[in-house]
Amino acid sequence: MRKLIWAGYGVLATLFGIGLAHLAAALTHPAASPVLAVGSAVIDRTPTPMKEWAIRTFGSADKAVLVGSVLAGVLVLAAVAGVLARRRFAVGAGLLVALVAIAAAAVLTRPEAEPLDLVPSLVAALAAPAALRLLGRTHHASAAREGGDGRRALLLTVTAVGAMAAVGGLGGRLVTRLRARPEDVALPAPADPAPPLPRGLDDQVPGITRFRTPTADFYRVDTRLDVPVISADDWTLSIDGDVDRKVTLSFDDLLAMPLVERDITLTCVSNSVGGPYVGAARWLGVRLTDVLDLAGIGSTKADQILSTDFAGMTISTPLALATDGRDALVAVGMNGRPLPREHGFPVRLVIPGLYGFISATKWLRRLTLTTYDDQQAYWTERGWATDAPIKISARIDTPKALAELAAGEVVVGGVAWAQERGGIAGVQVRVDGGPWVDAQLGPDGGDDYWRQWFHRWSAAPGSHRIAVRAVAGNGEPQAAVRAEPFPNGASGLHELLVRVS
Ligand SMILES: Nc1nc2c(c(=O)[nH]1)N[C@H]1C(S)=C(S)[C@@H](COP(=O)(O)O)O[C@H]1N2
Ligand SMILES: [Mo]
Repeated sequence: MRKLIWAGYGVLATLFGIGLAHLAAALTHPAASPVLAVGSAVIDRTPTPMKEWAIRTFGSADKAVLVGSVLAGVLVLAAVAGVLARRRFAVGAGLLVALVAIAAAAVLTRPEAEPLDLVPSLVAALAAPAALRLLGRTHHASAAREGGDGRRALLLTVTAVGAMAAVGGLGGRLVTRLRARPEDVALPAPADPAPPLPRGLDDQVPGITRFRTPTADFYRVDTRLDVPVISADDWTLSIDGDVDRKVTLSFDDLLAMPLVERDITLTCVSNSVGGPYVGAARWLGVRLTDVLDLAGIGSTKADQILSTDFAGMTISTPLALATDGRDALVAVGMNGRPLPREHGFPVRLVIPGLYGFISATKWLRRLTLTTYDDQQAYWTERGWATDAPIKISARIDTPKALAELAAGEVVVGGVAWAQERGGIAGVQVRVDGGPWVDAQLGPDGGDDYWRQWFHRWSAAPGSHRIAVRAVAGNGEPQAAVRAEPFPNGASGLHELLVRVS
């Protein structure tokens, strides 16, 4: 029992240290929060197969699960520190300081680390042992005193430490959020607007994916644990490497350039056949080639654009593909508003036809013209392909796999995409290995946009297998051969079973 109480002191003291460190990070450099740094360090050192497994198993909660596990591990050690401190304070406090030292090492080994980033760790290294000392002293004092007075003092101390931990944590969040708000940014109108998006099949086919993905429902895939908070005021973009002259742009410089608006479907290489990591939005931005031209492409040696995000994470794009005339954008807007923080505020890349991991850098800070031999990006180092065009794909949204349906007419429907291949020219549906039948296509939102489709099927009682396949506008059929997402995207037909009675 007594051990349990001291374990509690250890945990409380640690939460106190974490809370104050979080506040200190918010006031100095939010990206340098020790908790996040430890989590990111763990993510970076996790082998690719395990990461894939985490994404498959936990979906978009993968990072919450990871932060939760790291935090749980820290708190177990914190409890041990509390128990140790009961006999010898120095030993318990030493363990807490060792924990903070690990966090500080994680903070300092980030590529963009600055000396100032040590402040939150220093705060934690002082605050956690101090709280443990206070709790321990009050505990001993209360044990020495008769009656309820001592217990009351102890309870008061515990409550005060807990409250300050919470105030630190929540205060940190609040400060960070107020520092950079996308809604404070006003975007100019596009010089080259997109035509109005036709009305999709949203209302006609129940259960079909909406023609334009609402921003709040847009999939999110990145290596970050937090939602980065970056202010447009201190944002800059440097263009360097093999260029004629190094250029640095401010956010206002970028907005002063001609803006184009395009409807583009983004796809993640980790999306499995029939999976959810694909979304369609209206993007606003400056042409990537306009930005590169400011610096001038130097010698003809460069074959990749290495883009770097605000935290030093890198993504590489084949230079030849990014500059072949497609609508590659240095984007500032999504669906008529500034980018949300989750999707890269203030600036990201959007390049149609290439999977996001080689094209869609969020929280963009730097474009470097270089070669694949000289510099490797984050996913290249982990064995993923460097040349990864989005594969033609069709997905069945309705009915759902294993649905129980009533016999009669069933509307089968979904979306299909074939970016930079002339869009979708046709979609076909097959039931129980029978003939392929043409589905009806929804309106055309452009070659880089997905297309909705549906097929009216007269379902007879029994168990049925429904499959779908697409053909691109350039005549290329969807590949039926099964492939896993690693290393250059999944392929194979989406197929599902339903029961009709
Ligand atoms: N800075 C940064 N940008 C990134 C990533 C990342 O991990 N970090 N992930 C990429 C991947 S894998 C994809 S699929 C797209 C997803 O963009 P979204 O989250 O806006 O849908 O962002 C890309 N841009
Ligand atoms: Mo991705």
